[in-house]
Amino acid sequence: MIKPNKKQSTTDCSRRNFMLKSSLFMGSGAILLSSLKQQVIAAPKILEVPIWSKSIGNPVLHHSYGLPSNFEHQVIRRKSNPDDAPVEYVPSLDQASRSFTPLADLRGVITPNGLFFERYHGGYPNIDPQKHKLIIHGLVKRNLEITVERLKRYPSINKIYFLECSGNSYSNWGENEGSSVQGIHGLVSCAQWTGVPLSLLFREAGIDLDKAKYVIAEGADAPSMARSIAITRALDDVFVAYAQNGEALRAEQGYPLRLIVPGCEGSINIKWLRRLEVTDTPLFSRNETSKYTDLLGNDMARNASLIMEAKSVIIAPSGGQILPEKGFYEIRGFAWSGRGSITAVDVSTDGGKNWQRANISSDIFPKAITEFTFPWQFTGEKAILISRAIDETGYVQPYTQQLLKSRGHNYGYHNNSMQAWEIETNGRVQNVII
Ligand SMILES: Nc1nc2c(c(=O)[nH]1)N[C@H]1C(S)=C(S)[C@@H](COP(=O)(O)O)O[C@H]1N2
Ligand SMILES: [Mo]
Repeated sequence: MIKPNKKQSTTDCSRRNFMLKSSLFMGSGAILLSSLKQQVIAAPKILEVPIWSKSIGNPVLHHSYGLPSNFEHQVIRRKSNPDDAPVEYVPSLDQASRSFTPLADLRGVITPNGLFFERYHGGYPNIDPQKHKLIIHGLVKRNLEITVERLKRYPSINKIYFLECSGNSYSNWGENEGSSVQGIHGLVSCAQWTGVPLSLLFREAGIDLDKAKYVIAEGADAPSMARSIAITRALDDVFVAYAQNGEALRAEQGYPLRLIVPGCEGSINIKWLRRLEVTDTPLFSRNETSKYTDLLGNDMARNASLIMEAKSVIIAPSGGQILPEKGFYEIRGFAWSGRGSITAVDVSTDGGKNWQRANISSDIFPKAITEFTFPWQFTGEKAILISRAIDETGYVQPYTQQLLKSRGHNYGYHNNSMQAWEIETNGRVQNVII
């Protein structure tokens, strides 16, 4: 019996080479050998067996919950611009905080749960789903107290929707503070949510349709984040979600229950949802008066500006990246609209002088991220890449200057203007505002 030689696997390659060489020596003359030897060494270079193929792989026992390859360790949520905070992710969970999705590294329309952006007004509560209940009360015939376990037995839906904080792209309001697509636009993500439509829950509760005008949704976190939603919208496509991309909601995203208000600003998608109150007036809570109301230039305010208008952003190439060489690049980006489906995306590579239609490279779902691509050659000359989204209502994404003109400089939220990336002659990609 031949005993396995432990060393064999690691020295296999050199051993094979040695045997090859010796067999050549045995059968051939020295002159022939030297030319053959060259061939033997030159030809198999591309077929060389990589180091990781030469021994048994890592044990797979510890993967009860899988993680990305350790070579992807740079693909993480960040608190702000990667330039400011290179690698670490340090969420201050006990206070108002946020983290940005690494848009430049994403592919397709779904944001992996571990990379979904976060926004907290007061940290997150660690809720025991056995003890949590959703309360429905107010202008209803029957008050309901629904456990998480019971809610999961209701007829459910699965829907792909984007979620965007209305403060997303805030740093780009004419001031050019950010530099990477993650740091500027990373407060948007997209997931497939599973849950129960409010229309179904309200049918069970029996709402008073003559009097009911609003639903107040309140979270179980310490700030009791609460928002009012018009009853017509609530009965349309709003639902209570308990799952996200095939698994329970992440604690960060509102475990065990959150409200999904498709196409509307992030803050109305109440996380850790504990209460829905049917009322005849809005709540006028802090987060719909002092915050999340948009001050205009003419002393007026835009109240309840809920819908996230059509927007797109090129994620590759994008700010902070360096194109390694001249040649072909696929421009790639994301587009979404709170009013429905993206119907087209245009791309300009000369700062907006000429526009061409981009390819749509994903499925198109209403109120979800859609991916687009555009073939492009980097010739070594300066270029300015811009994308603009067009949605099913015919709305065209505006320039920043256009938005600033109509809204004034007090404005901060809802910046859906076009992002321009300047490619310098050395391949460096910079944020420019046009
Ligand atoms: N209860 C509660 N719900 C909340 C918040 C919060 O702090 N508390 N933040 C809101 C804001 S401002 C946004 S943008 C989204 C962020 O959702 P995410 O953290 O799942 O990305 O949740 C909203 N819902
Ligand atoms: Mo937000």
